[in-house]
Parts: sequence; C-alpha cells; structure tokens
Amino acid sequence: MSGTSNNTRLHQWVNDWAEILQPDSVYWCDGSADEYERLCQTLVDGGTFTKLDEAKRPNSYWAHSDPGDVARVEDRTFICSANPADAGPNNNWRDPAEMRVEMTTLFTGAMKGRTMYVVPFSMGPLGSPIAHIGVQLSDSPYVAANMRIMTRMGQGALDALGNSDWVPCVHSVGAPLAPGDIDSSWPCNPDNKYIVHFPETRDIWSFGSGYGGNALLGKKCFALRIASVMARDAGWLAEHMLILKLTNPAGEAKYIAAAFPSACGKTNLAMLVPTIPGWKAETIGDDICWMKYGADGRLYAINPEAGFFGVAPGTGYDTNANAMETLWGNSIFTNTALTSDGDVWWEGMSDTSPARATDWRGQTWTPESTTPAAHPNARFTAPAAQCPSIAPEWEDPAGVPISAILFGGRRRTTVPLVAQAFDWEHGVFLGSIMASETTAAAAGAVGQLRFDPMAMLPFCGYNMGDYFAHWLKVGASTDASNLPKIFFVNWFRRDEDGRFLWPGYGENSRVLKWVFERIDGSVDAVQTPIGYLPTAGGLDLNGLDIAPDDLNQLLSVDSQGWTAAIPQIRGHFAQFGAALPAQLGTALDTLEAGLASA
Ligand code: TSX
Ligand code: MN
Repeated sequence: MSGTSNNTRLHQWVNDWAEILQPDSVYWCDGSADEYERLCQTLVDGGTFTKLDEAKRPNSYWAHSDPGDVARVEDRTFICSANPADAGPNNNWRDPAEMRVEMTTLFTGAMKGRTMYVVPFSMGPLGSPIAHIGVQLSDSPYVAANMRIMTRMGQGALDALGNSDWVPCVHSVGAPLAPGDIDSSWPCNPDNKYIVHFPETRDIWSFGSGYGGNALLGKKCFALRIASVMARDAGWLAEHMLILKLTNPAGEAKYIAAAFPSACGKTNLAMLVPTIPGWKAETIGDDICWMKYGADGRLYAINPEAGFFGVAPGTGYDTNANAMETLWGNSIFTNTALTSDGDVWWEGMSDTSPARATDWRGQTWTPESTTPAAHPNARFTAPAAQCPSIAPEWEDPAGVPISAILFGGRRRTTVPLVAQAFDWEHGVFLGSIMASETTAAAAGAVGQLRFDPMAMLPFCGYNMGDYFAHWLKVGASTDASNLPKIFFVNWFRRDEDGRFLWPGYGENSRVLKWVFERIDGSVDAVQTPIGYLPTAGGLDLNGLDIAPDDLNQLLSVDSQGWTAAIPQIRGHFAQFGAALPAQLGTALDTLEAGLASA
C-alpha cells in the first residue's frame, strides 16, 4: 500500500527514508476505525497491549513500558540550530550537520524486521488556517495507535496537505530485529535515546524511545518546540497552555488560556467544575495552545491536539470527574496498574485500592506492596471528543478569541492567589519569572526556586531570551485593547505547618470569576508593586469556609519574600545575556523600587 497522495515530494521522502531505515514493509495509515482495530490487534498479538474487559471499558487497552523508558528525556533532547546562540541556555545544542551524520548511522537498518508506519497528521482541525500538517515515520504500532487518538491522523491529513509542506518527523524505537529474533513487548533502546529538533529545516528525528513526548512527535516536539520557532518567524504563539471557556450566569462566555509547569494540574483546571452557582466551565484543550491574530486584531486560539495524554495518578472523581468520564472507553492506558477483573487502576483513582493487581512493571501488586501500582508518570490516551465538558466549538477552525492568559506555578510562599499584570509588557515580565519550588521528591535543596518561564523551559525550541522578545513583539503588533489581559495565579500557598491555604480545584472558579470581571472592568482592584490584587470583598467567597487570616495571607503582598527573590531573578535573567529584552530588566528594577518604597 502506498498512500493516496499526489505529493511527489512526500513519496520521495518516504522512499529515501525506507532505504536508510530498511523496514520489512511500509504501511501508510489512513486513520480509519478498521485500521485502528488492526493496529490494536497487532499490539495484542505482540504482547504490548492487553485488552481491557469489553463490558467495563470498551475498546480500551493497557500497556506497560520498559522500565528504562517511562518519561521525556530532557538531557537527551537537542536543538540543532546552525548557531548555538539560537538554541540558548535553555536547550542542549548540537551542530546540525554532525548530528545528522551521527543519527544517520543509528537510523541505518534501524527498522529491520519491522513495519514502517507512515503517519500523516494534522495538528489542529483539518483545514484550519491555524493548523499545520506533519508526517511521522515510525516503526512502532503503539505510536501509530496513539497518534490516531492524539491528532487528526490519516487520509484527511493527506488531503489537507495536498502539495504543500509538512513537518517531517522520523522516529524509530532503535531496536531492529534479526531473522528469528523474538520481539520485546516494549521495544526501545533505553541507553541510547535522541530527541532531536532541527529548527531551521523544521524537522524532527527521534531514536530509542517509544514513550510519550519522545515518540508521539506531534505533541512536544512539533506542537511546541518546532511550532515555537515557526511562531517566532510568523508572528504567532505556540504555548504550553490549556484553553477553557468560562460562561457567567448571564450567558456571556470568555476564553482563557493558562500556562502551568508539569504536575501543577493543567488538565484539572481545563476540566474544572465550578462551585459557584450559575457559572459554567468548558474545555477546549488541556496542554497546548496555538494563537494567531484574526482580522479583528484579536488572538484566536486552537487546541492543536485531538486527545488527552494525561497523567493518570491523582486523577479521580474527586479531583477531575470530567477526565474520569472521558476515559469510559476507546482509551489506552500506559504504565497504570491492571486489575484482576480486566480494568485499570492507579493511585488517587479511588479511595479503595484493588485487593490484587498487576503493577506497571507487570508484577503482582497488593495494598501491602511498598512500591506504587502505577508509575507516577503513567498516562491515559483518550479522545477529547469524549470529554463531557468539551466545548461545542473546540474544533472550530477559526479558533476561539482569548480574553485572558494565566501564568501559574507551585509556590508555598510569596506568590498570592491571584494578581493581574498592569499591561502586556508587565504580564510578559511575570511570565518570564515564573517558578515552581522543588519538592523533597527531587534531588537538591527543598523549596529552591526553579524558574520555568511561561512553563516553556523544556519546550521552547529556541533561545528563551529571544522568546521573551517575541512575546513583547506580538503584544506590540495590535491595539492594546485587543490583547488578552494577563494574570498570575497560585493554588499552592501553605501556612507554616504545611497546610494548603486555598482549597483549589472547583473553588478556583472564584478566581476565574474575578478574572472574568476584571476583563469586563466590573470589579475593582488594588494596585500594588507586583500587580493588581483583589480588594477585600472583591473575590466571591459565598459559601466558602475560609479563615480571614488565611485569606489575608493569600491576598496580600509579601514584600519581604518578593524582595528576597530579586537576586535570584537577576541571576535567572543574567543567563540570557544580550538576548534578554531591556524591558524585562527595567520591569525588575521597577518591581525592586516599588517593593522598597511600599
Ligand atoms: O490540579 C490541582 N488544582 C487545580 C484544579 C483545578 N491540584 C493538583 C496538583 C497536582 C496535579 C491542586 N492541588 C490544586 C488545584 O487547585 N490545589 C492543590 C493543593 C490542595 C490539595 C489538597 C487539598 C487542598 C489543596 N485538600 C483539601 O483542602 C481538603
Ligand atoms: Mn504538558
């Protein structure tokens, strides 16, 4: 089979790679349900997939990976720009020509004994002016199956491509088979992974891993690292943000995008159920947001993905009921536990754990076990269309107009529950100094600030100093009244005893309401050196039992804490050298002076 496309360059590219990779066969994915069923059967036959009980979770599968292939590998992720300065201090740089030579050696014969899947996909609704097409070559049927959920994959993408350009993505698990070899249930090359991006030619080469963002190249590699470069060059934004639709009791809707680092609950916020009467939240996307200017000068956003690749542990009916309902069927579970009755389980899914299960390593697990049943980075892959809170317009090719952008991190001290930036430039400053505190789980000092600007540190495909400049330029290219208002939020403040001061989850709707009303100009705020804060009584706290002292801590400026952070921010900025826009240094000086005179 050779794929129904008249794009001669595409056929040439596939043939050239087939010669290098030397697969036993080449298969062009059409994206049909039939084909998906065959891919899944191939994975069941090969031992990668275990089919879940059809009555409990229809058309769903469990997989567990090699223990050496469980997460993104940032130290093996490279940006190969011609000039090292274009990769910046935020990326691992390698010379593109040298990298191509090194990897061509690895790729030569890498698919022996395997099928090469040609996976055409659209990031974004088919034919949307904000969408872009990629084609991934992969020797992993697991990748092909996941790509069908996560992207618009198959013939539709080929049709949308026509004769134009695509982002070429080459992926091999790096485990060729000799005749007679018995394949592993999770083929990979754990000690020799390469996740490589060539920003100038906009292509992606990935070797050795079959997991998540390392292997599903449409997501982090394309939709963030390569797309951020495309966006820089064409005046748009490719961001690590959820998108939600918020509707007030009068039926007026606004769209909000929000950037949080990993493990801060983006998916939970995207699917939040408001606790305040009459307010409604709906989901557009949970991880990636592409924004381009519309003819009216406003930023319009699409979710470039078609599915959720979410962290399973911690997801339950109490924390994210909409995610739980999304997973009713047609889903893939990777590195969760498998229960003895043919379903899946993970820590935080329910209060009662199964009496007996197969853990993510494939070993017997009981509640007495000292290791978790699910890997902490266990994932579900599920169609976004199955989410009960998905907004009807989530696939609108025109995108949705963004009214607010939230930046947030995990901060036990200093950062208030919510603050509004004075303007776009100040908002970019607040985004550029985003940080999350290290926990006891990670090596190094606890509570140390780790900067993760705009939650893009692992995902910006170029120099982050230039990225800040790009944000400023985007803001300067329309009338200020058209720009989204920028806010900073922090659900993670604690008291001296480690108790969370804010209940979070559905109660965050109170903060979203304040954001909504600030955009409308219908609620006052207090001007402080760090931004506009809610007035006493500005936040709707009806029906919420919160101590006045807790509230005071959540909504006041900790001048001492902010002042103490200034030298760390200076150090953070210093690494970008001349690439750091002068406006950010000025904003920091203004903040310092404001704190000193407050
Ligand atoms: O996702 C989270 N959100 C956003 C929800 C829409 N999490 C989980 C983060 C890890 C993925 C949160 N954790 C949030 C939050 O708002 N807040 C917290 C901290 C917290 C944890 C437990 C409680 C309260 C706050 N429990 C009680 O108050 C009983
Ligand atoms: Mn993410």
